[in-house]
Amino acid sequence: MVEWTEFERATIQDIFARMDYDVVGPAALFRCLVVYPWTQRYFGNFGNLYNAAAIIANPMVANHGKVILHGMDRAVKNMDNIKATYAELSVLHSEKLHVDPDNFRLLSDCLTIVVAAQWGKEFTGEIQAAFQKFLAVVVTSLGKQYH
Ligand code: ZNH
Repeated sequence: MVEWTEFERATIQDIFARMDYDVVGPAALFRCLVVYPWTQRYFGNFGNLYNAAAIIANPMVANHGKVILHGMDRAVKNMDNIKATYAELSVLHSEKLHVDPDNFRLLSDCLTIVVAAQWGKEFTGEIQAAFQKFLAVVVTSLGKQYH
């Protein structure tokens, strides 16, 4: 089981409490699709992803960014049990969606960049360290059911 310090717990709660899911979720997914274009292959049914402008204007992408953040919210609410919390979602991504688990990390790096840009100078090294530790647990847990 992952151990969390009081600072880490408070920081993760604070980051998500201050986050506007409807802005940050889409922004993180847009970035992921633009910076790592091979991630677009999973969204073939989302219509036009022809260039960055099309991706940013695509309402299905925006909506899915929110879905992903709400999915992460489950980990925030279950910090002591992230692996079990994501067991089903991990099976879904592995067996049904066939998403390469490396992509979870790419998405979480994009999320870190979006949050850092919003927080500006307040996003200190200690805060980044707590956030990255949390995201690393999310990423490993989502990858747990891959064989
Ligand atoms: Zn994912 C889906 C979460 C990442 C791809 N996702 C999904 C969902 C959720 C999630 C919650 C819904 C489910 C149901 O419906 O049941 N994801 C998530 C998270 C994360 C993710 C938390 C973090 C990291 N994903 C991801 C990535 C990708 C993906 C990275 C790629 C690249 N997902 C996906 C898809 C889907 C999902 C494809 C399906 C969509 C539709 O709608 O179709």
